[in-house]
Amino acid sequence: MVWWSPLSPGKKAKNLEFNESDSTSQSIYRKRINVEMKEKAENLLKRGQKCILNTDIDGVLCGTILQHVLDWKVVGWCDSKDTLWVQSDIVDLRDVIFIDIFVAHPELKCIDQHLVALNKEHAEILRENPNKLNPSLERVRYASVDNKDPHSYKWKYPFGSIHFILAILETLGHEICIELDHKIQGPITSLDVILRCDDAARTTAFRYVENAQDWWPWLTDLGGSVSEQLAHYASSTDEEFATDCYNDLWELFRKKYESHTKDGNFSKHFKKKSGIPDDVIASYLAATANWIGLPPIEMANRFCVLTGNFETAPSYPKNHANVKAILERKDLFSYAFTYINGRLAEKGFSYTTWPPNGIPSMD
Ligand SMILES: [Mn+2]
Repeated sequence: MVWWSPLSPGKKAKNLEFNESDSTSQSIYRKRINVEMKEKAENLLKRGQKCILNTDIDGVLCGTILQHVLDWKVVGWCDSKDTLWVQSDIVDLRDVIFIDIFVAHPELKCIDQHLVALNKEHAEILRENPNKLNPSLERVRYASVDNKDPHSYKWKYPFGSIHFILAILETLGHEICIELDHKIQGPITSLDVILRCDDAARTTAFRYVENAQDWWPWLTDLGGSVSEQLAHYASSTDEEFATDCYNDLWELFRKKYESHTKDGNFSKHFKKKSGIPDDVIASYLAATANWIGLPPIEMANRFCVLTGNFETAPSYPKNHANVKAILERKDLFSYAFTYINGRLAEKGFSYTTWPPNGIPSMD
């Protein structure tokens, strides 16, 4: 096997023939991407697959929908830092699909939404890998700080994995029977919870309007009526309401489900329980599923707890040679560029290593 070297010319990626910023070629470009992406999606989104989910609200909703629509089995969880919870009957993680977590090993499968490419060549190589499905890769976004470059960080996919997965399921012809207008608290409905994932509502209403307005049509071109409703609702939400939802849901996640982060992550609580899901986690999974009118994720009684090494590095251009060296490490399990501008860029590249080969194993 030729080891995956993300930046080496070993596997030559196809060059993009169209300049996406040119509006006349944009629709041809989109169609071409969509045909290639659909093939990839058909292979990954087969019925009855096993998956490992991110422990935040995005991961939970993705798992609930995939379990219902495609009869997927949730066999584990990942906190996107150093901890994995895996059912003891899973022997090889190459048999599962990671949801809302990017995994580096070329043979590991994932569907996520993070910015993971260092430069254009890297993005194209990753996009050619049939095991990686990620909108920022499909549209070749990478860690450039040049805002004039239409493929730079500023123009990365700005929503959650759930919004992408819903559009992909719709493009594959699956009917998505989820409740969008279920009342949760005050004026907050299930639509607001879905748009809470990765802060999509605030992104659309006022934080990154221009980028959101570029990505919603891409998702609705791909998807069907659910994607249309999400795009329409998000685009008509104002700053005040989006902010109220953000704060109220954060409080609900924190007070009722002991989440330690704004995005409804239950990993800290799960860690305390040493891999044994308790009533708090069960009620979180039950409530979120009930909000969208689906049965909750079926959980094993206990999970094996696996621990890797989580670290951060500066993501700014001056440090890209070091980042490239990390990307070429054989023990790299997962990573993402989380910030590349300002003070936060000091720790803007986060990554997890897992010796010896980047594939966590039970022994
Ligand atoms: Mn997430």
